[in-house]
Amino acid sequence: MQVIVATGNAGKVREIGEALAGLGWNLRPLEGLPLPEETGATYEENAALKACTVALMTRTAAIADDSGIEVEALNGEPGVYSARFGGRDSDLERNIHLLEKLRGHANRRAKFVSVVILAHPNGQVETYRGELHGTLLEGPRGTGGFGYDPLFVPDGDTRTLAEMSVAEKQAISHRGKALEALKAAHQRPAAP
Ligand code: ITT
Repeated sequence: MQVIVATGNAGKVREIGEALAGLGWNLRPLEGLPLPEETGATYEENAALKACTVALMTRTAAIADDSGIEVEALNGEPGVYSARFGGRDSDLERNIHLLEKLRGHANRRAKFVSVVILAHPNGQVETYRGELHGTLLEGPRGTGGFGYDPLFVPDGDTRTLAEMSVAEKQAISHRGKALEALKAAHQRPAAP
């Protein structure tokens, strides 16, 4: 099956590509196609907007992820607005903004949420969701991953997501779980 990976985020392209490698799908990049404005109030709405628009425009199946980080001390912010947090333009500036907002807060708990949608050209839509709970540091560590990864230590580990390989992050992450569920739904049963 040919599937367009409907994201402009290189980190997501890497993680989606690695997670779905075993399915034998022909994963294709967006190649300059514009993504719609994310006007939804939920991850599900925004992921559907991205995947369905691309599937309709190209008459090809399309996969999209909408995700974010929800910080307890900030009442769940930035959530669906994580990519534009504080109007900041880069991952580095958004991380600095988050650290400033959290200064003086003892509660550093947060969770990542990912909703992955596979939209088919016939209008069928498949939705998968994953979450990852953890703690935010007071300064960045690590150079891997993207977004808020250098600040986030998942429960059960002492490293940030940016100190892990793609495969290690994938095994525990919000997006890894959503993609694993998608993969399980599409894997052919082993021959008897
Ligand atoms: P596309 O819409 O083109 O897919 P985007 O980066 O704008 O790319 P979102 O609107 O879903 O994607 O925004 C999600 C933001 O949440 C992302 O830019 C990061 O700042 C953050 N985020 C999501 N998943 C993350 C992860 O696994 N690690 C670190 N930060 C993440």
